[in-house]
Amino acid sequence: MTVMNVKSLAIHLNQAEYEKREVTSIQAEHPEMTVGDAYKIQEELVGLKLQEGHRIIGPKMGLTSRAKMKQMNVEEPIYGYVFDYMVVPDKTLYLNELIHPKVEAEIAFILGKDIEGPNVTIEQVIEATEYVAPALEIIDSRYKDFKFTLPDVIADNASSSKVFMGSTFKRPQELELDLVGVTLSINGEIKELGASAAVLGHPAESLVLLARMLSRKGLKLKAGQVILTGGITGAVMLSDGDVVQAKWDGLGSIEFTVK
Ligand code: OOG
Ligand code: MG
Repeated sequence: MTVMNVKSLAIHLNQAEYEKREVTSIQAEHPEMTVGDAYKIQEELVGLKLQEGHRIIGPKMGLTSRAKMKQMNVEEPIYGYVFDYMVVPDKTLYLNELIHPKVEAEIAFILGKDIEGPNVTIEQVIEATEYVAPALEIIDSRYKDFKFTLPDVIADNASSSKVFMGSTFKRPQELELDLVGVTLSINGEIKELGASAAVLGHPAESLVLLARMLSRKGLKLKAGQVILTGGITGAVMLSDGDVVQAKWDGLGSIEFTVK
């Protein structure tokens, strides 16, 4: 894939996000696109957003649980970036700002120290983590019908769209971090449930893997970043009028309404 292709595809995906418009699979047009090409497109897209004045909240991991891999038919964890403009300030999600949003329950890590290198341990991740907090991620793939290949979704910033952060912050040592039970309900009915061990056996393992992936590019996780570790269960499609509530054992709850 040429440098020109990488640049124009990043612009294409960035515009699709801002114009809330579905696009066709890039892989279908460019069968030669590799995972490496896809991360180049993502880097270019991140660069565009930074130029526009947006700020990175943190990188995020995706497809870290069996439930998510199975649902999306993609077999490998990926990363993307969450920006400041994606954090929802109140308790309402506006459908007119989105294409076809889904919600997923996650655990966020807020770092007190940098994490760097290909061989960090879960213990080092926990030691570097100031707080853990609950988060509901809204993913909104720019691809038609939410259908994509592994390179497609990487290029599309791992479907990042919006995030609701919870208000319960705990020190990571205060919880059995791999045994946090989660329920995700819509209009009072539980749609998905699980335990945090669904994320690579332990959600801190998600940061171990992320640090390894970033280290291949000479990058690291930085103090102050808020990092989503990946959906614990499958994601749920949202419709107008939905009242969404998720509860985490020991980490409180998040509720919002879809309008
Ligand atoms: C890709 C994004 C995955 C997660 O937590 O697994 C993700 C997608 O499913 O569209 O954010
Ligand atoms: Mg996610």
